[in-house]
Amino acid sequence: MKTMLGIISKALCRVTGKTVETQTVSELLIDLSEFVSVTSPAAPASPQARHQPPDPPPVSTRGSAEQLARTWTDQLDGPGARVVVSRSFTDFTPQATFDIKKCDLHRLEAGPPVRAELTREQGLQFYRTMQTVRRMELKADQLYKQKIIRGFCHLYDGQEACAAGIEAAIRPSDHLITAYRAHAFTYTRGVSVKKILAELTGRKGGVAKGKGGSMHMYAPHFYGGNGIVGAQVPLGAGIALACQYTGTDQVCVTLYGDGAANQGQIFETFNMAALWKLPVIFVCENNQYGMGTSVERAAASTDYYRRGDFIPGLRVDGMDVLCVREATRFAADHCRAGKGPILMELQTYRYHGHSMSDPGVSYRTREEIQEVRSKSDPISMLRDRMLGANMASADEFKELDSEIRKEVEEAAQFSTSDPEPPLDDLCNHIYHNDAPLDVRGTHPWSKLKSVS
Ligand SMILES: Cc1ncc(C[n+]2csc(CCOP(=O)(O)OP(=O)(O)O)c2C)c(N)n1
Ligand SMILES: [Mg+2]
Repeated sequence: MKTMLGIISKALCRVTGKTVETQTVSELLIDLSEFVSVTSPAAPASPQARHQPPDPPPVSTRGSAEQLARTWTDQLDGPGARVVVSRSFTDFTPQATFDIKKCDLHRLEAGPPVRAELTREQGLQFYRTMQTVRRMELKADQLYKQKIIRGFCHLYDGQEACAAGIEAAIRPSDHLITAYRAHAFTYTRGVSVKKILAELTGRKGGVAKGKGGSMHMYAPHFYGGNGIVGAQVPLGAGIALACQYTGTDQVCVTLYGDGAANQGQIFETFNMAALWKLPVIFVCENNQYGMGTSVERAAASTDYYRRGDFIPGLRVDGMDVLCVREATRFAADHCRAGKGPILMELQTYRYHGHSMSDPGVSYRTREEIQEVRSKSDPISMLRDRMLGANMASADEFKELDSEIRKEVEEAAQFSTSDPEPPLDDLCNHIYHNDAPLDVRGTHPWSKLKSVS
């Protein structure tokens, strides 16, 4: 395998002019797959960016197999649609139940179920969401290496099941706040790949008008994108306090990392949230490292789900989208029932280094990364499950992959051709809805007007 990769990498280097020594095996694989998309002809514009696959007809109201196959293919763009015609929906299992890993519990008598139902439609949606995030992050990696994206950039590949599973279990009107590894949640909260990539390249069409960058993206009910480690946790409790105060039954999902979990402000927040029974789901995304420090080296207790002490907790397989969905549903029900906060530790893994300036292999081995990729990759796991239960065909997944690749490629083209924001816009949008205000420039006597 190693020799094969060596041969392929040398060939690739000849074409791309890159050096092979600096690359990890996973980076090489990323580069290989990305190279294919970079050199392929530009994709035709699709009518609109879609986050979810077209809905197949409901199982209970099926027409003839031929009619159904036509309905499905009519909704798909591209050549792969033809492949599906050979099989109809009646060939597929519309719904299946899967055994999932039992959660470890803290201060809870019962936990989430150990079996999860999945419909074919949901499975295809999860696949699309996770694969879109994966391709978007790999594209960001490529744009960064081409020096088109500059500055901070923290990628989420490997952790996709966390974002997809959480989003599937909460309502769009619930709130969510996270740290700087924020691209995936920006997407699941409804922002298009195009606006995310354009934000990363600092262009006018970006979700924060090109002025936020990787760590500062927002959407309705999504509060970013926060660069100060742990600082979003008290903010999340504040959002939950607002939900309680205004009498809604919304919850606030408040995410932080294993590194942030050792900070003082987290424990102050736990105290207030428990005391006031705030509807907050604290989520510790334990991806095993805080920058280059492993959890064992940083934490006196790596049982993050127990570290809320008086707050009930769950330890969840964060690589399995179904486990995450079930646990989040359980946690949201807990909050909506007025029982106060709950803590979920999602055990996950990041494939990339901490940020784009970290190659990610000086504090862990390449074999470790490869092992996670081959044994518990969230996307492969879902795909294999669905194929094993005859819920979809390999051709369908291929078709989805090529659709996603096109969407990401188009978004990348936009993000490299859209203009940068004009200089006049520099100080605008500081406040959401304030009247024009004066902002001091680089020296006290230069005043700039900020409009909302
Ligand atoms: C208050 C503060 N201290 C230190 C840093 C530098 N820093 C940035 S990310 C990071 C590690 C955080 O790791 P973790 O919480 O596990 O999140 P992950 O990167 O793994 O998603 C540190 C120490 C910071 N941004 N803010
Ligand atoms: Mg971490």
